[in-house]
Amino acid sequence: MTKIHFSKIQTESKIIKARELQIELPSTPVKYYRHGWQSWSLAAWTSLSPLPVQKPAIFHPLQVDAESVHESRPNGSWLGAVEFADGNVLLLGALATDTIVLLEQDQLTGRSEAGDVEWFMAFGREDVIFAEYANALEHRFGSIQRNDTPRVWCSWYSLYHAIDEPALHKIFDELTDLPFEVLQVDDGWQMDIGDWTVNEKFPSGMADLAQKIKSTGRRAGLWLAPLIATKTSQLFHEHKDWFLRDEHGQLVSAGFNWGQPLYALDTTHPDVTPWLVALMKQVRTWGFDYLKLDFLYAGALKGKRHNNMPREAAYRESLRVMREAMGADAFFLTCGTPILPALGLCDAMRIGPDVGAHWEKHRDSVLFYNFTIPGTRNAIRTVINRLWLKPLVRIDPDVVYFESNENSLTPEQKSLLQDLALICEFKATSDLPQWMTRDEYEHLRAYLNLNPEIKQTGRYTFEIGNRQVDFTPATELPEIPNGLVALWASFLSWLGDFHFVLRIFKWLDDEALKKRRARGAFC
Ligand code: 9PG
Repeated sequence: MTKIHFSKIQTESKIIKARELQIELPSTPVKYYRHGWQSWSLAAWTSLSPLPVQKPAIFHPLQVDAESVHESRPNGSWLGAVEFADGNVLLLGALATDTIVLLEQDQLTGRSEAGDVEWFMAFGREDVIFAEYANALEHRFGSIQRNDTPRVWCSWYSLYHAIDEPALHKIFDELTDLPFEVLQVDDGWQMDIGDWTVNEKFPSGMADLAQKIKSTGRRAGLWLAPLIATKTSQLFHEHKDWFLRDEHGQLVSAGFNWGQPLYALDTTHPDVTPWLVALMKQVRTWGFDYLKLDFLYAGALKGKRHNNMPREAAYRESLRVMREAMGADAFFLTCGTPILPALGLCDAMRIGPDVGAHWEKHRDSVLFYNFTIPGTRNAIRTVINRLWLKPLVRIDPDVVYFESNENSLTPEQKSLLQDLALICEFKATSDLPQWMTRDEYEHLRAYLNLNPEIKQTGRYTFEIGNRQVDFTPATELPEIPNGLVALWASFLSWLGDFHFVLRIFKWLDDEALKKRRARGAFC
């Protein structure tokens, strides 16, 4: 254990090599910066008191780092920071994967699962020291050329998985008038999770779909989740030995979605790498050159790998392999990704949870203390706390909305989300032309062409053009539930851990989606 005196970093930043490192703080801080593990995990400045463990537990593998979710001391992945009463901040951040930072009494501690690693330490103004950390990360992990950021239409947040060939063709034709560079097909085209072949809803096949997009003068984008599979997939049937297991030989859970438990590929298995390479080449051959690879955290879950290496290092290696296979000319967006291990290997990274056509849900935020679940407030909260990543990679805050037909966000909430995407310089939407009024459509067009001057004036305040924008209200966390409310929350989340309950919710969602699709005049 290496101990560092605060006085050593008070005047200038330091880099020190250690497996475990401790900085003695000069006084008790007032706030802690928690940096969640992957795209969807919470990043926020919080009080020092323990936060409730977010619920339901069945989602832990896909929402947080399941290895540290029960740690009650303030903690986060790779980095942590404390704010003192005078506003100064002390940052401790690893320049390596497989590391965590936590606050133990008045000591900020860094730990590595991968032997000695370099640690960056700095004290002073928050914006200055985070920029220095980003700079140090760039030297270790690399960064990407970011002279352009495509404007994207993505199918997820309007039709969800209820996409098919006629519907997408109709939308692509109607969008020709708007300045998008990419039309991206999301979840809903594949045979199964694990079987990345076309399903019956796309009778002309994937190459035809890519061709249709390219014929409108845009780049063709495609979603896939190459590192997970469900038991129903052919991949699972044929290659059970490719999946990650624990030390008892049990399959490691990668969470639950699509009404089914998810499992993770062991990317160090010698047969998995060629399979991933072939998959990337296949989608490129179809004609897609904007790839949104999702649920990537599965490659970094704890387990007994074929090649015994630290879990995040294994994940980074699998990204390197996929990046190389798709080619440097493909645009690679990572989603549901552990943040640090993906730096330097992808063109863009989702840095927050999914948005939604609603602000937040009482059950999820107040009862379950879950800020990972799709919802616009959750997305804004984490993204605004991860803007320091911008010099390293294009940061994707998820889509923005303009239409009000199928959306319960207030105009102010929509505008906050739009402003956040301007700050990120990443513009995407899923809005359907036929759901927008003439005004909303023109608003979207003007927005896509907008390039305002932006100045950050405080942690959560900005000057955008000549407007002052304050994100503070979106960042606050609700009171911790206690008494009867806490009891009710525990009961509900206990229910939420049963597969059949989650399947009932999925059935209800699917029914609602059918009606939504019908209102989109696709039937
Ligand atoms: C497709 C979607 C979209 C979306 C992705 C990802 O916490 N969760 O349970 C959770 C589930 C799904 C999810 C995010 C979080 O969405 O972020 O853009 O591509 O998959 O299924």
